Amino acid sequence: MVRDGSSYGNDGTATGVSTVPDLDGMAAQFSGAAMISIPPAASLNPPTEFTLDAWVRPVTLPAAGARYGVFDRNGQFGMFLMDTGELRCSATNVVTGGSIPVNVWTHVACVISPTAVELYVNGLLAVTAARSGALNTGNQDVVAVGANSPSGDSFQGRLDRVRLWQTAHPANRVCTQ
Ligand SMILES: [Ca+2]
Repeated sequence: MVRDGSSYGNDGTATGVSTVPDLDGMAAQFSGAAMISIPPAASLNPPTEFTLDAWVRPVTLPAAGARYGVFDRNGQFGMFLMDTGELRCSATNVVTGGSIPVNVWTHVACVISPTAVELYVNGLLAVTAARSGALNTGNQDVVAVGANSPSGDSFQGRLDRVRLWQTAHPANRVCTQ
């Protein structure tokens, strides 16, 4: 059991995940076919806008043509690390950019406002794009941390403080703390 640190009770079930002392106390270490699965819930179903942020520390980049899931609600929104070392935010549109090093903690965020999709690395805006439409809602696949939903694309390395907010944070709130 992986406990949701918020008040929403979106606890998950972990496979291939251990806890290690790192960053702020403990971090989650993903290896092999790893995944944290969370049942779909209204509080993980942002209807109009959201912010997704996490600390990531991959041990490798994905193999050519592959990707690692950081947080994914299938068909609705997702955050992925690509084989190029770039971050990808997908929601109303797909935005890719920034540069994520291996074996270093990096803060990453996807901010989807009513008008824009923004991708931040270490609190700095890396890419922005005009938002292309409405968010999908209501998919009933599991919500994945450290993998693709419903399966595959397991993250290899460490994740910490993976958070979904049902508001689009302004730039001065996408911080590295
Ligand atoms: Ca997916």
